[in-house]
This record gives sequence, C-alpha cells and structure tokens, in this order.
Amino acid sequence: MSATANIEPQLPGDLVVGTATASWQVEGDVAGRGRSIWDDFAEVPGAIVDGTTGEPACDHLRRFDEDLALLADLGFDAYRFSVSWPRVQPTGRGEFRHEGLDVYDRMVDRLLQRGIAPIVTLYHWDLPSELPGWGSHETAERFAAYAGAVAERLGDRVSRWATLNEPWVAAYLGHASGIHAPGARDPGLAISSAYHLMLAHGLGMRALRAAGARDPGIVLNLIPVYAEDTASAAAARHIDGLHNRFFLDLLAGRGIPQDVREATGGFCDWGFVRDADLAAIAEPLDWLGENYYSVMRVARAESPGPGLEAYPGCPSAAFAPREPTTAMGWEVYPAGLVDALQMAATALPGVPLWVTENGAAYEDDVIAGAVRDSERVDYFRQHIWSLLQARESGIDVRGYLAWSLLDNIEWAEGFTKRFGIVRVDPETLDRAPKESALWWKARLADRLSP
Ligand code: IFM
Repeated sequence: MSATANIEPQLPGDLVVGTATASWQVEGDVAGRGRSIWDDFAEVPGAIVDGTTGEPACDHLRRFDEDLALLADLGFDAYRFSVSWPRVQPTGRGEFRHEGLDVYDRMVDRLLQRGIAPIVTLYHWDLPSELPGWGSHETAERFAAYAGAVAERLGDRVSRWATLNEPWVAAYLGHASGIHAPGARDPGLAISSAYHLMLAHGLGMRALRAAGARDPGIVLNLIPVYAEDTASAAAARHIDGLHNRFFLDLLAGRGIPQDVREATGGFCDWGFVRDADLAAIAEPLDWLGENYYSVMRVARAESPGPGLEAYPGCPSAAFAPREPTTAMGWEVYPAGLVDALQMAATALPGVPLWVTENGAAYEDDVIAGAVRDSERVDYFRQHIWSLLQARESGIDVRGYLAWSLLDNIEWAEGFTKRFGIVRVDPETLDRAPKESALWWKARLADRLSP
C-alpha cells in the first residue's frame, strides 16, 4: 500500500473533472433509433451473460434531467457521453433523423445551462447494423459523413470531440476473440477492422474540422505491457504492438509498425493499406484521451492462456494479473496510469492528454439505503495520486473523467458488473449516489483554486 493510500488528494484547479457514459450502455429508448450491431449481438443466446438488451438500459434518455441534477449536485465540470449513430442515422447511410439529433441538441443545452461542459464521443461501438462492418472502407467514409452531420448540429456548443472510443476493443474483441459485437473470430478481419477504424477516425477529424468543431481528438485504451520474464518478452512485444504501437504510430504519421506487419503476415496481407489513408489517419490531434483501468503482465506458458486470442499471431503466453484485482479480474495498479500517460506523451509530443475513463467494478454493499463502495473510493484516490504524479513529472494532463456516472450495461457482462458512482436499482432503475459519488463531491468542493 502506498504512503498516500489514505490521504485525500487535492484536485488542481485547472484540471477539468467529470464523468463518462456511452449510448448503448445507458440510453434505452430503442424505439427511437435504428438497430446497432450490439442489438444484434445481444440476441445471440449466451453472448451477454445475463441476457441484457439495450432496453431499458439505465433509461438515461428519459431520466436525463434527474441524472444531470445529480452530476451538477456532485459538482462535476464535464460530462462525456456518446452519440448513438443509429439514433441520428438509422441505417448509417442517407438521411439524418432530426428527432435523433434533437435528443443530443437538448442534452448539450441542458448541460450548458448547468455549467457542465459537454464532451462528445461519436463512436462508442454501436455501429448501425446495415453497414458492412469495419472490414470495409465504405464504413469509414460513412462515419465521416455522420461525424460531419453531428458537428454541423452541435459544433457551436460542444467543447471537445472524440471520434472513436477504444478502437482496439472494437477491432479485436469484436473480430478476433468475438466476445463483443459483431462476434467474429477472424484474425485478418480484426486487423483490417483496426485499420478502417483508424481511417474513420482520420476522415472524421477532417469532417469535424470542416464543420467548425472545436478540439477534435480520439480516445484510446493504451495499456502498459510488462514481461514477467525474458521468455515472455516476444509475446509482450507482440501484444504491445497490436494494442498500443499500431495506434500510436498511425496517429504519429509513422505508418504500420514493421514488426506488427511481419508478425501478422500469415493471416493478413495488409493489401488494404493506402498512402492517402495514412495521411488522413495522421491528421493532427487537438488532444488524446486515455482510458486507463489496469496493466498487462505477460508470463510464459506452454499453451496460450485465456484472452490471448485477442492478440492474433502472439507467441504462447498467459496473462498474470497480481492481487488486488477488481470484480472484472483486472489488477489494481495505479502506477500504470503514469506509464500509460508517458507512453502517449512520448509517442505524440505536444498533444494534450486527458484521462477519459478510469474506474473499477466492485460488488457494492447496500446497508440501510446507503451504498458502501469503499474499494472504489480507494481505487479513485490512488489513481488521482498517480495522475498528480504524472503532472508533476511534466506530462500535460488536462482532464479526468470517472467511469462511470451510472451502473450500466457492461457489454458482454450485462448488468453483472457495476462501475457506477451512482447505483441504479436493477428493478426500479432508481438512482442512489454511492459513497464514491460523495467522495467526489468532497474532493470537488475542496479543490485548489486555478
Ligand atoms: O464499460 C467500458 C466502456 O464502455 C469502455 N471502456 C472500458 C469500460 C469498462 O470495461
């Protein structure tokens, strides 16, 4: 346990602090939008452990004012939400639905009325079902048209835009291990999807700028990868290549890392790469978001360990998280946040960084109506200390967004894993701020002056 484990950090006055959610995980109101690949995936028996579907989720759209009042009462500066592409363009092609755009227009206005800065993510995994998928160049072009249309409508009021959330997850959990939508298990398609997601990002950046949007950028989930022994160094490098360097090198204008090309040549011919795409992907960023939860420790193993299928072509190895772990089985390692931010700062010098997600799933105790989540409080406290350390070491971190405002649909884990600082009752959907929400309220009230 670190020396600062029980000492409360004081938030710097110039750090923007908020919370984050994502459309499919919280919105509900499925009737008000087209279908996404997550609606299709949720219908596959066993794909989501508890059979959860996108309705009602947290019923966030209908209860937005109540949720916003909570955000404001806790004292947060910013709220990061995602736009559901099929809500504003049901098939991903053709006409935009004004009623869909109106939903987000109202959300932005209400946030601003409360003095909370809206941060918009354009793609948090709910791809319109009718599109051909991320293996296709067309999907990237359609994304840019969609990004431009949303920015035309909201660009005068949104303070910050993320094109994509965690393209590694969308590409590899969706197309290599198949535990996320669309549930494919095709290593070549996973790599082509990662590439076209990044192309969508680059074309989206241009569309956002053309529409006058302020501060466009992207959100990655960079993860420090540590080899446990020399025998696992090659596997660790492979994992680092697919998870981190592929994205950072593309964004920095260095193209595809040569070792990644070579290690995947057996199942991917890379014939989809075009010079013009690479230039678009390297469009300068106004900021980069890092979603940090944990690290990866890679140990030698005779046969591939669970989860390794998400890194096609990886030499045999196993993940070896150390205790303590969260309910997701993810190691709690606050120092890794500094390593992740340093990785981004080194690859993309001069680009301001934000921690766009950070948080933990735990079983909460409900005692006489109060929700005790002291492990989550400890997690936040320790990670804020790490963030302060990163800033002290000169890394330009401008914002921090806790994941998540609400207990929501944790993708394939359904409602079985809770990340919220506000509890959502499984039966009534009633909201109850947890101990961690009150901890944030105290930290925000006690922040240093700018
Ligand atoms: O719930 C997800 C979120 O949608 C993306 N980042 C990680 C979170 C926890 O798994």
